[in-house]
Amino acid sequence: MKTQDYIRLEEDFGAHNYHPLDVVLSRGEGVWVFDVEGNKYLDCLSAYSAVNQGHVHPKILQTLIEQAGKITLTSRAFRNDQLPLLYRQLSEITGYEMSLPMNSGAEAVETALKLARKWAYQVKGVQKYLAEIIVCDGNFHGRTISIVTFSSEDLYKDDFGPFTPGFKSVPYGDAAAMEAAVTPNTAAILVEPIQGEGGVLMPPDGYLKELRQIADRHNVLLIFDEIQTGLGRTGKLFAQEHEGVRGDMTIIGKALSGGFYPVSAVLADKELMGLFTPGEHGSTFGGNPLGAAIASTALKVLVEEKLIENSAELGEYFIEQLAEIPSPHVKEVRGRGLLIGVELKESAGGARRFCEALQERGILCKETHQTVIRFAPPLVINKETLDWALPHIREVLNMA
Ligand code: IF1
Repeated sequence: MKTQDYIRLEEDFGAHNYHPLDVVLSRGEGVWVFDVEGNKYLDCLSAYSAVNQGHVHPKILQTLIEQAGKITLTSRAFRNDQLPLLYRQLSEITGYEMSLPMNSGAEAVETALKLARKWAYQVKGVQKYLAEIIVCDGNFHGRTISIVTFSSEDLYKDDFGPFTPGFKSVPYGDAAAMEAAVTPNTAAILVEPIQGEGGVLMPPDGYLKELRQIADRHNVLLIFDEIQTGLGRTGKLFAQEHEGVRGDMTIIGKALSGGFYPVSAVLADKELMGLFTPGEHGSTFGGNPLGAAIASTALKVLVEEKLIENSAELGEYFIEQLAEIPSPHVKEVRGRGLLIGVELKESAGGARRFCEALQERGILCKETHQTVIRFAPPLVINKETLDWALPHIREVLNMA
């Protein structure tokens, strides 16, 4: 079958909940992906930062194969020999005392919201059910009804009401607005250290530190959604570390499995995580031995192959080189590590056509919020590959 044949099947039999580029991928290896016609592409999206370790990393693949042949799912009615090892490894690597494993990022966000509300009632003494959680305009935390309740993107929420009460949204980056929104019923602040979907939006320097101080001043939990920015993407294990801040909860997902399997988790210390009692929360696949084994190897790869350091070093280089490209279309180049956004001027006519032109040259990118081209290659990328890509990017950024 050819590209168009696959596209037709998708059109005929699949829900049209995406508008993907017309490229049908069949193989991935490191930073490269290949379509059904044999064309080779540099993946500059990394499945939205889920394949930080590169496509089909051999060590993670080996773990998947070995564990899949042993046992894949026990449910949490019983224990398994992989999850305890992942718990310990997550604590050692992240510094949080405990973790709660889920599957999708949205499920981990929902878990954090539930824990924050429980903490408000049981510890802070907020009257049931008056707990409030404050988020930021331009956020993306997932697609469940409670999460899209606090999205500021109509496309994600318009047709899906009625919505879940107990959420407020304030401008991203505005610490004063955040503090003004806090009330005695505030349980938590939920924020992305860098807004990925929002267009790789960087908050002002010191914003995360100010949020930490506000949370401490008002006895409010600070929750960082690091599902996209975490696990090396911005040149640190967590993006919050760039400001030396530590959330009361940190949410991870995506690259936690290196793109092999949905694995997410909420990280917290015992005083907070200990509020969950048996049977209160969970999921069929959450903490399954296959996902746990895969996540364990994915984390080992991140550390042993120094992918966090590589992200910092090559991210700095990539941003510097992109910023030097003279282009009539570019408004701003921004980002940290290998999470980079090139914002185009309104006059450029939208980022999609530039992504399509990059596709023609063997580079796969995804626009976000119409005017931003996101560059987020796997963290295994090397300078030679970036130097191959840059002339192509330079030409595309200068097309008519
Ligand atoms: C889609 C966006 C990115 C996330 C953060 C939670 C989640 C995500 C910071 C939920 C997921 C994915 C979802 C995917 C596209 C992609 C995305 F464009 F939607 F917003 F990356 F920016 N927090 N982001 O980025 O995790 O439940 O998906 O595992 O839904 O189209 P999930």
